[in-house]
Amino acid sequence: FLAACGGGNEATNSNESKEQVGGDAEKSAGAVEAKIGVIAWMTGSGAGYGEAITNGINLALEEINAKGEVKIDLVVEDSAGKQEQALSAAQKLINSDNVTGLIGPTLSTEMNVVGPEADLAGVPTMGTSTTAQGIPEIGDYIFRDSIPESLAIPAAMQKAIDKYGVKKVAIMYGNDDVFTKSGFDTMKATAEEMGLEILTIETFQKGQSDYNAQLTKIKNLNPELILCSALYNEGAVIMDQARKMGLTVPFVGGNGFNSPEVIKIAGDAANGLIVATPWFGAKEDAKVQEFVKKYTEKFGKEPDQFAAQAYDGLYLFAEAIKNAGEADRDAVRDALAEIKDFEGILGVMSFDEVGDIVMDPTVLVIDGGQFKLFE
Ligand code: 1QQ
Repeated sequence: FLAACGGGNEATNSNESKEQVGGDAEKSAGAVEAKIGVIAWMTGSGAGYGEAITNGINLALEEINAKGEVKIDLVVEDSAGKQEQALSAAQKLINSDNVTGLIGPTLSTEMNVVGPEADLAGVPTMGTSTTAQGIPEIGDYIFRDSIPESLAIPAAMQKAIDKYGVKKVAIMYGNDDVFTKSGFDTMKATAEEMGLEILTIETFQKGQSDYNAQLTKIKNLNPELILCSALYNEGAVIMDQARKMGLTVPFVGGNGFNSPEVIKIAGDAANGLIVATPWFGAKEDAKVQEFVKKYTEKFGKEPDQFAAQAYDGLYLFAEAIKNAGEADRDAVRDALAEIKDFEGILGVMSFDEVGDIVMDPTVLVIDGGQFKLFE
């Protein structure tokens, strides 16, 4: 750790000398070069997450390399949402490609196996979508710029309960995924803290297509709100089937629902879904609006939370590499940990002592087939 701190100091010095001397042959030759590995869920039922993530990263890459202070070379691997595939991708990126740092993987389930491997190898790793409890705590090299379920879900629940005067809830969650289980833990604890009556707790698994048994039971108990911890594919099908059987009450979901894919799959059945997110594309902020414009022009669709978090994730790496003045893994880790008040499109960002970024969530509702501010 001491040696790593030394690296940070050296970096500061070299930055100063760059500004003062300017004519140094090596420095004027340009940028600090670094290779960053990306592990994203790009094929299968969660491919919409990986598409947004890699789009966000590619846009940031173009801008960063054009600025010329840092030159990043990306190596992108598909995890297909699977632990084993995410782990072998990480091993390849760490050991063969010799990356300075990693972005991803997409799922907390995947990060639970990739994180310890990357931490042991001393590779700084940025989760841009991993929101389960305990992710940055995996180790000193593990960071994230997404908000945990423990922050997002209580914010969404509080607003829903205030607005609708809810007393009775039903909970549904995927019991085979680290993120959906973590979201459930928060939903249950928050409901208990808020003094809500939990009428039933129902479970499902990834890839399930028929939720009628769970939804029929829930409907007969007459909840005023359904708390649902799901990834977008299962979550959207659940909402569709719920509406078809006449269950019209609002839903509160976690980060997995924060994708336009929910609306694409469920259509009008997605109306009434309440979520919390650090990203809101209609924010009156020049940086946010420029990103939305550029992204929409480049990819033909608007960015979502996952694109925004990934975009800021690569910028955070670029900032750390620039500050470190070199692509050394330890130096970049320390420079990441030291980032303070970095102005991203998610807001002003700093890491806390475990490597989590503290951000205020905004609560949104799907209304008329669109995410809108929930007021
Ligand atoms: C996690 C998540 C998912 C919604 C990412 C796609 O938050 O696995 O932590």
